[in-house]
Amino acid sequence: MGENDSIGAIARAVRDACRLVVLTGAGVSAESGTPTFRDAMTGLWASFNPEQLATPEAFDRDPELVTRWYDHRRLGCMACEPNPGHRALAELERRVVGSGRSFLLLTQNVDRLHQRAGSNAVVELHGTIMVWRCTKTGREVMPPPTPMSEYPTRTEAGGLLRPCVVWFGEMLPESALEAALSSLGECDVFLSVGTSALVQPAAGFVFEARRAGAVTCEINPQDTAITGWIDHAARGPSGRILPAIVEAAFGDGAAA
Ligand code: BJW
Repeated sequence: MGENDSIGAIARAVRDACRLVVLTGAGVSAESGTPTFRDAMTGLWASFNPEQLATPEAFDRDPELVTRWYDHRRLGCMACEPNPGHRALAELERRVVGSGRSFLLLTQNVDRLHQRAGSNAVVELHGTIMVWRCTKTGREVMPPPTPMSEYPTRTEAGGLLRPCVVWFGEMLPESALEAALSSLGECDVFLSVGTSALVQPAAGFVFEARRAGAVTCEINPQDTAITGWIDHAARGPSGRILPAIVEAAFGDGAAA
């Protein structure tokens, strides 16, 4: 199937969807300039394995390093702007909801770029880097301006500040997981964008969607761990493919 055929097939699926669920990962933000999670190993933190930094054990072992890493990434996210892929998903939500149907965006991203692009129905599966909390009281706070003046940062209660993100071995926020599973159990179209689908539980969402009888679609420059369970795949960057899909589905310069 050529690229135009895949775009056409996905456009028809989202245009006709009654209950659309979209799952996004780091790839959707790549064209905004934020490195994907695993590509981050080629960046400034090349000497560290991100998977070893994104754990509670790493924070216990070296809170200074982990706090610096997340503060540095927070600065990077704040300096980025949503790209055409984020904006196309926000437009897709407006079109679907505007015609009385349901739409939910499940994101593994912590950068808040979907919300800044205008998406409203967003579930943050892995939390957000923009809010931090005290390890002693659990109280969530807006973190001090970045760069922080000390690493790690102590709260007035004597705890350490950590980002409200979900690390390996931690449970996802209960409300986020419940919202995700309930929407997947009812969806008729599932669209996975810019995720390698290697990290659970999001990697298994395609199976929940298929169990519900949904048409499954994927946008990614490469095959992923779930490609074998995808009905329609468009291979390319989401900043180009998503606007083309929204335009093909709704026309009239919808994704402009
Ligand atoms: C483009 C593009 C462009 C490029 N356009 N696309 C053994 C077996 C099975 C499971 C486990 C296991 N041992 C432990 C587990 C559970 C574990 C897990 O899944 N581990 C796997 C690594 C095996 N999961 C957990 O621990 C989760 N909690 C949990 O399950 O609780 C219960 C439990 C606990 C303990 C044991 C068992 C059960 C929590 C997972 C939390 C993940 N957190 C992170 C860090 C968040 C904070 C931060 O940002 O630092 O979330 S890890 C990291 O991976 C981050 C991402 O959200 C997540 C997913 O990555 P993503 O988004 O897919 O990015 P990439 O980089 O992998 O892929 C990018 C894609 O974009 C690629 O495909 C590119 O091709 C594509 N791309 N440019 C479109 N322009």
